[in-house]
Amino acid sequence: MKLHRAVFLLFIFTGLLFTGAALAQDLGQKILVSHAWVRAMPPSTKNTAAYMTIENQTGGELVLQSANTAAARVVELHKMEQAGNIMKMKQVDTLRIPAGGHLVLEPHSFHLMVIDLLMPLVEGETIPIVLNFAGGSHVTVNAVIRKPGEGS
Ligand SMILES: [Cu+2]
Repeated sequence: MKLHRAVFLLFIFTGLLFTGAALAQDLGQKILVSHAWVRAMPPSTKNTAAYMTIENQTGGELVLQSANTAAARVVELHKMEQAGNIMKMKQVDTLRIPAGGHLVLEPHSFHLMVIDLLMPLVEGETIPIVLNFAGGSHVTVNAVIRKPGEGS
């Protein structure tokens, strides 16, 4: 009798674990990232920026908490901000995307600051960038290395 109960509880517990994993995977499929690119830089430059459009179809607010890439030591979340007459970039803790909405990361606006490149960026190639969202969803995008204003 006691054994049956233990086995039954184990079944429930295992079921919950699987449900949790499925949920995270499901959310990942409802986070759509498009037009991901990284600004090509001369080899002597150690920092660059990455841009993309993130679409939120998860049904709740989406919070981007951090990002990372094998191509650089650090990735920071940045926005451009008016400071007097000039635009300055500023690090932010999170980027929030409302349910059903999207966020465009583009030059002179929100961007991922890619700091301390570990390899040269070759135009036309891609680097993988991992986006880490609140709740444990991770989305990996391949950002194309290119100069601004080339194609879309
Ligand atoms: Cu920046």
